[in-house]
Parts: sequence; structure tokens; C-alpha cells
Amino acid sequence: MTRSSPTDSSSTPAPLVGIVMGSSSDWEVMRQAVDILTEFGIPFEAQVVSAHRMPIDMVEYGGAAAGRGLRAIIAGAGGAAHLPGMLAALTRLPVFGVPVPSKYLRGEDSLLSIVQMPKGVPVATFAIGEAGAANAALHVVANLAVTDAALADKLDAFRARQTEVARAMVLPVNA
Ligand code: RP5
Repeated sequence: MTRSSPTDSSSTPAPLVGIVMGSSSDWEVMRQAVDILTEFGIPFEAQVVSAHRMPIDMVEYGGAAAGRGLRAIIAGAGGAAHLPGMLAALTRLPVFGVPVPSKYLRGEDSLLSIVQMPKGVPVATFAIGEAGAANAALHVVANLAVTDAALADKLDAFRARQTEVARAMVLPVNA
């Protein structure tokens, strides 16, 4: 099967998370998910799998994902964003969908395409754009942390740092 240059986070540990996106134009959004998984040391792979331009590849990716040892898939797409839902149809793995902002409808089309799944085939759908990509990865981390105490400690520390940053925020009126 031909895929567009998969990128493994490392040559050794097998990827636990697949990050896929419909186009390289989704990268600036989806790199937020990459950054989070990298920060938490979770092995991942990242690649373009287009539902519409690479349908056979998408079917093969979804069909093989669980058997290859992946624990979750983060799928981002924009416009007629069918990739997350079709992957969810092809695998029992949890699929985390990220609506990528689109040129004409600002990602509202992406959001509705991803979130309105039929009963029985869920996609956990996140916010449009960067926050959604980062939160999808954080949700994967939270799920893995349920059975990984070291990862749970890392997640607690991440949240504590975030709280401190918020507490240290100063408004111009008080500066
Ligand atoms: C979707 O179409 C992709 O996920 C992307 O968000 C959008 C536009 O793709 P390009 O035309 O920029 O490749 O399939």
C-alpha cells in the first residue's frame, strides 16, 4: 500500500497513537496534537490519509490499525470531513475527531461533518482548530493515564503548571 511519508516519533517504540489528516494543509492545526504527544512521551505516527483522494488507503489504515497495536486514532479533516467517521466505521479503536478550519465556512462544516455520526459509530469530536487538536491529544493522554500511573503523574503536573500560568495572569488594568 502506498501512503504519503508516514512519520514515526521514534524508530523504536511501536506507535500507540495514529495521527492522520486529510491533507498536508491540515498540518499547522494537527501539529498541536503532535506536540502534546511528544511532550508526554507517547509514541505516535503521523501521516496524510485522505478519505476522498486516498479511499483505499483509508480503508486499509482503519482495518489494520488495531492489529498494529494502535490504541487510539486522532483524525483531523476540513470541509466535507469524512475521515474521522469513516475510520470509526473501520475500527473498534477510539477515534478522536478534529475539525480543521475551512476556507469558506471557517470549519463549521468540518465540525458538523464530524460530530453528526449515526448511533452506534461514535467519534469523540473536539473544538475547531488548534484547541481541538491539542485537546484530542490530551484526551488520549487521559485515557492512557487511567492504567498508567507514571503518565497520570505527568498529566497532573501538566494541569498544575497550567493552573499556575492562569493564576499568574495580570490584566493591564492591574499592572
Ligand atoms: C480535506 O480538505 C482536508 O482535510 C483539508 O482540510 C481540506 C482541503 O484540502 P487541500 O485542498 O488543502 O489539500 O480533505
